[in-house]
Amino acid sequence: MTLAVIMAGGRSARMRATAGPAHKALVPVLGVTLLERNVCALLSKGFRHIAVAVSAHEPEVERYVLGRARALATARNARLHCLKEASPRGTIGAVALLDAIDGSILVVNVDNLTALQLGKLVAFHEASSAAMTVASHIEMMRMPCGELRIVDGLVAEYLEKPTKRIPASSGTYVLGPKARAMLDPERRWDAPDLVTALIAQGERVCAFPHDAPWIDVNDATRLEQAEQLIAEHLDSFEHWDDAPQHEVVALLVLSPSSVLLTHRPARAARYPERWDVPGEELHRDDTTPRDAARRLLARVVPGTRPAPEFLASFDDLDVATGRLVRHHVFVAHAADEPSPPSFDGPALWVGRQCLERFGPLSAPLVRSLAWAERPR
Ligand SMILES: Nc1nc2c(ncn2[C@@H]2O[C@H](COP(=O)(O)OP(=O)(O)OP(=O)(O)O)[C@@H](O)[C@H]2O)c(=O)[nH]1
Ligand SMILES: [Mg+2]
Repeated sequence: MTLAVIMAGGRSARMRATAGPAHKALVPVLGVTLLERNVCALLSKGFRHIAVAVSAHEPEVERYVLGRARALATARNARLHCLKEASPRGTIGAVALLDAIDGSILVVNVDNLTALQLGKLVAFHEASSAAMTVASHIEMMRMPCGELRIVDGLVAEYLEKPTKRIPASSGTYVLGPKARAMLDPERRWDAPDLVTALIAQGERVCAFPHDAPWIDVNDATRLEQAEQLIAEHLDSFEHWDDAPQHEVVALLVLSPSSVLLTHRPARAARYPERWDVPGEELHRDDTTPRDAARRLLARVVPGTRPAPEFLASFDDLDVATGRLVRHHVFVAHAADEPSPPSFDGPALWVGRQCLERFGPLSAPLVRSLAWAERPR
């Protein structure tokens, strides 16, 4: 079985300088941290053995790996462990710290988001006789000045700021046994060092060209672009490859200052003992999620106009029950705050400023709020 390693070390200096104190592994993109997005992408694509390489100087990242990330893996019958680096091993050196395993090793970067078919990448590598495979996409780069083509000292062509197609590394690799053996555990290795060392030894390093959406999320500007990319490729980024076990219609009802929440009881079939948005299972006789959302709004806040608007659709793995749930989320705006009917449990209006301190919130509630707050 292929082991997948998520590289989540590094200093995260650019993110910290622009977006706050957290390491980028823990920075949310549309309500889901970069680390969780990478863990879920691997689980969704069938990887069942995952290691996350973290710095010993980032205890919050380690806690998250051993808590939330491991709970997600366990819910999917996968194993996830933490590789702790006492000193930085570079962007690929942590592979040398793994216990001996058979088979190829897939390496992904925690700050990359991509809809790349990772299973196909591994199969491509295994069908080649390469020591290592690097996924590659095209970056279009505009030259900041004119380009000269010079032949025998004469200018043959002069192009005004041309745009170049550059094959770029997608920060996603497959290592075979030879690449792994090259890594000396005593020193730091960045991915280009490994490729250079393999080529110098006469080994083959293959490129895996792809045109899947891809982004490297290093700072606050890239965070905004990542949200945009996800919104443009909702199905690739927010839906798992596996079919969801449940589909629900969820309604985010906002008043000018509050959000309507319902408390899900311990016996609830999903997100027990969490505050959540009102929602209900989508039944076969519901013509569309939109019809179901309209009916739900009429029950929750009768008389609210206009009709609920579609906000997002995403799959969420409920760690409490191990179920994969597809949420079709709609948003409605209420002018005031009428007393809400009880759902499975009590419902109430909660000030948006108090949410963080309010109580355990369901992951879909956090995600829905992030979608609603996204600048459009
Ligand atoms: N395990 C491990 N991962 C690393 C290390 N250095 C960088 N990474 C990871 O490699 C990927 C690429 O890192 P960069 O974006 O180039 O660098 P960074 O240090 O994370 O961020 P900056 O400080 O902003 O440059 C990211 O997923 C990092 O988490 C390291 O020493 N150990
Ligand atoms: Mg990066």
